[in-house]
Amino acid sequence: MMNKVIILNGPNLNLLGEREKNQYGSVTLGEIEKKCKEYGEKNNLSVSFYQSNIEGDLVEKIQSSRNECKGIIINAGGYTHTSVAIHDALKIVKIPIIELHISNIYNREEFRHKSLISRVAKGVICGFGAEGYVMAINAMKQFLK
Ligand code: CA2
Repeated sequence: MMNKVIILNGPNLNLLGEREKNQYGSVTLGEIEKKCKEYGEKNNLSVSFYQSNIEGDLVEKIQSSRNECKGIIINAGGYTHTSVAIHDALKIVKIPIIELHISNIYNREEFRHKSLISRVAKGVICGFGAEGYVMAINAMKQFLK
C-alpha cells in the first residue's frame, strides 16, 4: 500500500498564476496539484491536495488527516503568521509536518518573518517557488523511510 500524504493550502493560494506573478510565479494551483500527484505516484506516495480560504476548514482537514495520512505538507498562506488554531491542530497530530512557502518569507515584510507553524514542523521549505512543492514531497519521502 502507498503511504498517503496530504498537501494543504491556505487562503488566496487558489489565485496562483493569476495575480502577483512576480512574487508567486505563473503556475496555477491546479497545475501544481497535477505535478504533485504525478511526482507522488512515481515515488510510491499517494498525494492528496486541498485548498481552503477558511481557517476552520483547514483545522477540520488537519484533524481528519490525523488517522488517514502518514504526513502533512502545509502552505498555510497568511494564516502561517496568525493562526493559533492551525498551530494547535497541527500540534495534536503525531505525523511529520512540513511547512512550505512559495516565496522566501524572510526577505519580505517583517510581519511574515514569524511563523506559528514552524514550531510544530519537522522542517521548512521556502523561497523555491512552486518547485518547493516537489521538494517537500521528496523531504516527506525521506521522513517516512
Ligand atoms: O509564499 C507563500 O507561499 C506564502 O505562504 C503565500 C501567502 C503569504 O501570505 C505568505 O506570507 C507566504 C499568500 C498567498 C497569496 O497568494 C496569492 C496568489 C496570487 C495572487 C494573490 C495572492
